[in-house]
Amino acid sequence: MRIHTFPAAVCRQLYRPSLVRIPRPSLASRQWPCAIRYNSSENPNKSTFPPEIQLEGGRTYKTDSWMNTPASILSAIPRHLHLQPDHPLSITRQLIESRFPGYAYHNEYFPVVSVYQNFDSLGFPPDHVGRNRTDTYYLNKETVLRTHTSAHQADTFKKNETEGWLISADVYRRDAVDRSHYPVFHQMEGARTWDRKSVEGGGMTLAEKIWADVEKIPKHGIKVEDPNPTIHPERNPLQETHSADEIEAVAAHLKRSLEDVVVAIFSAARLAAANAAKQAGLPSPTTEEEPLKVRWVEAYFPFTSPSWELEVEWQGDWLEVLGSGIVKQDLLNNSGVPDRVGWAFGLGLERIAMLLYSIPDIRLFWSTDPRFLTQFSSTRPIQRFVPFSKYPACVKDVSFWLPTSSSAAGGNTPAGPNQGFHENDIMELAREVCGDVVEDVRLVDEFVHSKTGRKSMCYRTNYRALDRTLTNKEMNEMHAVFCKQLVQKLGVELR
Ligand code: FA5
Ligand code: MG
Repeated sequence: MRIHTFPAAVCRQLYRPSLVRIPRPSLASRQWPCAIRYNSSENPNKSTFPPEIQLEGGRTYKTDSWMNTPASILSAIPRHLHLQPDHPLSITRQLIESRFPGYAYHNEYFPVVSVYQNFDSLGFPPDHVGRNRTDTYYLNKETVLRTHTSAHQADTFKKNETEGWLISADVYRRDAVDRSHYPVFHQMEGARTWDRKSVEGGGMTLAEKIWADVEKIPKHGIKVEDPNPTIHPERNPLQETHSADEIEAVAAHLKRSLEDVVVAIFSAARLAAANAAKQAGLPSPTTEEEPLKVRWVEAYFPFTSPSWELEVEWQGDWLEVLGSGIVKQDLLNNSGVPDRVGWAFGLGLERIAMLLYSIPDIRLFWSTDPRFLTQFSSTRPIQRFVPFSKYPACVKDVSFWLPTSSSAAGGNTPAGPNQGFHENDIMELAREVCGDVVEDVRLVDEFVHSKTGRKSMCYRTNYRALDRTLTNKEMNEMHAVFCKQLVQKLGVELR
């Protein structure tokens, strides 16, 4: 976990840990996938990465000292799970899209974007932690795998084709390994803007026009907690060029639109639960169930203000499902649409799909096992996922001394190519060596030697396959390779 030196508001941003841990997808290939070709076997820097890589569609990228994207991550690019017919992510995407009639849907944006698109166009400061190589997959100094679908906001606003649009895509983040995080997941970005010019001379204010649009959103009967004012001068400020009146209207449109999505998802999920109970000859669970609990909380993003996150109560805890806010006017101005004002959101498709189908582990989305895939169909009503038995876990620890020059915090190192030890490096190595049999990796002990000042850390890896029982022998062998790689690649000394 990183240590921030940013002001409190900035700390409540994009990379804040999730409230509810959600599980990871399957990076089955430990080899460079066949879709990726090296254009040269020369490797003057003796780096483990080739000097040039070729991705889907023949796109070629030169790598440099910033390159940190392993083959297993690149192998996820051609999967397009959000477009795979009858895949739960694809069905979830379509269900959400159906709640936004008239919006344009962009589902094929390529995941390799410029640092400018992913960060600068959105107003991320140059020293933002998200830019670090410990957090983001780089191909070279100027090129990354998008960390969020917001990377396409500016370009989509620039196109200015429709008032509303949705973008669904795969996103990539170097992150913790546990049941709530996977290095590749899917987001849906949405935006709706109004043209100030469209009300000129029409006898209606922009706020009135937006309120009329709010009325068109289907009404719901659920109680939504929303205790904070729309605008707060310190915590959630109004932008200079906006009036409070119009932002109240835009915020209402944003919140009502997204509440409508959540209600649609939960209604489908409840129906699925009731059907599952009926099939099992049990009474319907829906009557005893607590009413759906939803709340808006204040948030911070560099590209929206004010900003909010939507949380849903799920299995006794609050689950963050999306971030959103009023689009920064600078972003719209720079995109050539200075007369527009509006909202944007970004939601995690896996999170919504897990709620919808009761899918217990994020790694499952990447499964090609027919026992998983045949449970979903876009032509059948939503049915609860029936797990194919839970296989036993195999737990292994590794203790080591850190190289003397590094700190385990890592978070405040500048976003340069040569950074010290960072916990995400361990996470990635575990995924690289062991793939999807890693359920989670956790720090269980750390201390500093009183005489030498050296730091010792102990990480516990929980191995569990989704489709079979792992043998102790194979896990001992795999864990030994993992330990060896820790020494070779991170320079630690095993204890
Ligand atoms: C963002 O990525 C912003 N781009 C969202 C946004 C868009 C804000 C437009 C304002 C306007 P965040 O990092 O919180 O924010 O991620 C958004 C959502 O993605 C989360 O609410 C969660 O549902 C999902 N998400 C984030 N990290 C993970 C993960 N590791 N695994 C699964 N889902 C995740
Ligand atoms: Mg968030």
